[in-house]
Amino acid sequence: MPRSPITLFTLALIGMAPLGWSLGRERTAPVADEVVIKAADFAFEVPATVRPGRRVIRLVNGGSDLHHVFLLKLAAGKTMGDLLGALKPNTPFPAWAKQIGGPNTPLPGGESVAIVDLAPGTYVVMCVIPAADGMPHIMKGMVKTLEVTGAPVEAATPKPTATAALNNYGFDFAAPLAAGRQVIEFRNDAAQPHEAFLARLAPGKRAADLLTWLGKRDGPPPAIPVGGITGIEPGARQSIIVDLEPGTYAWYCFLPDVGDGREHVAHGMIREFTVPAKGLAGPPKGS
Ligand SMILES: [Cu+2]
Repeated sequence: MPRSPITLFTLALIGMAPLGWSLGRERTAPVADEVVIKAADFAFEVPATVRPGRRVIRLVNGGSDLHHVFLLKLAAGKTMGDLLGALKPNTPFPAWAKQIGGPNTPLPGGESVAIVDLAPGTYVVMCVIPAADGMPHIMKGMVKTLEVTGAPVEAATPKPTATAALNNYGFDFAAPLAAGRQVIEFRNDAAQPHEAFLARLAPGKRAADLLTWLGKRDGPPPAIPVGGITGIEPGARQSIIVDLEPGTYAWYCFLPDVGDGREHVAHGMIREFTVPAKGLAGPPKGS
């Protein structure tokens, strides 16, 4: 198995309602021609076929565990069976399976949205988040083939309101993020895949607190997942649509490094940021 992008995130995130702060269950308003993928414990419901184009993919997590959509595009002639046969512990994906991203993890009961360029072909939709027993969800049945075929969809997708580059090892934003509905476009400038996992931090918590918590799981988690994108290949672009409430957040990349196999967060690919309340963005220039 490839290491999970969120290897250690498991059941402890489930009982967080008593935290008493916003659970961030964003449900961004639907746009035209969405592709809806439903996740349950432990299965995906995907459309029989999807038309190609720049498609809005909405993950609806109806389960009680954490799930994401991790898309792989298979080379011509390869099948899901080939992929399952090729996956080995702590081994990269085969070269004929390309990481195409998809909506990253919302809270159980929540949704997340990514805008994905889908070229015609055969894809695999999978969830590699580990369950309480440590077994990745893909091994519990969360893997499906998705056929992208037919006439391209020409519907316009939302234009980015913010852009960021993924590199070794950081998230470079062109400008600070504001509250409200944002369309954030990521571009992978590195020579290896990266993801952008977004979490909202509990009051007073710092980005690194989540990593510490993941190592011990003592007490309530200091952050909750609110989407993002799963792994994309070098040179690829992908956007998310997210409603940002004021608060403190962080981006994380948990993908394993092509060099040493450690998660990219261990290389410093973690970035905390604050979304100010509207109207509190700071003094005007020149004041
Ligand atoms: Cu899952």
